[in-house]
Amino acid sequence: MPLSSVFHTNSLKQQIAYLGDQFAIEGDFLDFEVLNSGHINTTFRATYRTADHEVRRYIFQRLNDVVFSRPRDVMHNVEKVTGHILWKMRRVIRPQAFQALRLFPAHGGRNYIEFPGAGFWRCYNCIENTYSCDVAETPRQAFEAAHAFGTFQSLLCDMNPQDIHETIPFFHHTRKRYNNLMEAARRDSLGRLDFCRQEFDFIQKHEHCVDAIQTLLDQGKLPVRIVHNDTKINNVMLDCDTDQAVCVIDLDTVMPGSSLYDFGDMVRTMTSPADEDEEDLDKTVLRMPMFEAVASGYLQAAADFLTPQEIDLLAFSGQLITLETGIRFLTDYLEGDVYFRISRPNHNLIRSRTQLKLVKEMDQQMDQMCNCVNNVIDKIQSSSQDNTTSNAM
Ligand code: ADP
Ligand code: GN1
Ligand code: MG
Repeated sequence: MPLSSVFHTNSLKQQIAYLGDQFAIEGDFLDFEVLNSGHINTTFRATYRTADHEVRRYIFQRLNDVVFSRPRDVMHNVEKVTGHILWKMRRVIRPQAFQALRLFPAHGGRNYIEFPGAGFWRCYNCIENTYSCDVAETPRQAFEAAHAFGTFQSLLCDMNPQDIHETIPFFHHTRKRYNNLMEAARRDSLGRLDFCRQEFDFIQKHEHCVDAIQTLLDQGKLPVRIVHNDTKINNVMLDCDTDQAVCVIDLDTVMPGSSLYDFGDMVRTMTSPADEDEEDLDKTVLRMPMFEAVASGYLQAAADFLTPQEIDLLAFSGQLITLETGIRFLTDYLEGDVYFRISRPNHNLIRSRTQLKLVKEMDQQMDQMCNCVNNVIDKIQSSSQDNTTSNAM
């Protein structure tokens, strides 16, 4: 029987059970839940019971092959990255609370299974006793998540960039993102431009920002590193009891890029108290205590390896990546919602508006953000000097 037919004829529960049978996992299938917090992949959590009555859960995920046109390259990257992190955690860094994400082998020996007509699927260990959140409610959550992404960058800093494929070329090339928006607006194939003139004009007024990081990367003045590239707060799992960060997930966009892309996306997703799709724009504001928590968490893990140029641009990167994400949402709105999953009409327009509101907030608070980064760096440097002095005595 062709595998794809199983997907077309059975109930979802039967399909998930069938899917689980393709992976080297233990136990009998009991049930599943849909996990909806991401915009890209299709994710299920499935529960199994082993022969000795233990309950085990696994994550089954269908890779979005519209977004990732080379799924085998994505899986190659995920295998390299999870393997390297596991090694480094066990033999080098030994971080206390961290858990590693692992892929389970599938029928045929690969770490994914391909169903013609029904896509590429993989199975991960479920990071237990953890949660992910879409909005940071406490500075501790923001600190922990930012610290985890900084640690993640340091875990990857000794990987060979040649081992990693570029799965989405020019992912954070803000100028290209901007040009794509201009092109979508020129075509205006669905006649939506009239509904987003204000947003479109706001973006055009910020055109002067879009080249800043890319130009320095092109000139070799900023280092290219292997980074996560999608550091929204719901891509880190936090411990249910302690809020400690336990595992960074969603590794599909790990590629060579800039540390600033990662920091910028943390600022974008951790500083506002409102959801990314909040319609009341008064609720989207920049909370400086959250910004401080993000800067402290990230820099406590990353200050040792960042260059002075990277540190100087941290605050600005928050604004740039927020603007870029606003540009991407608006482009998708104009193009008919073909990229980000939506669940209501105008969803991408609404998402774009929150991003642009946050950009506006950062226009007003950029000086405080820069001062905050400098203060955090000063604190870290003086506490490391204190440690050096007390060790020498
Ligand atoms: P997307 O690419 O669509 O954002 P993610 O890989 O981020 O997909 O997964 C979506 C959500 O599923 C996450 O926000 C998280 O809540 C949950 N999730 C994903 N992987 C795991 C895992 N290994 N353990 C526990 N929860 C997970
Ligand atoms: C997508 O996959 P998810 O939901 O973590 C997107 C990010 C955007 C984000 C906006 C591969 O992230 O780049 O910043 O939505 N991922 C991809 O919320 O495009
Ligand atoms: Mg995600």
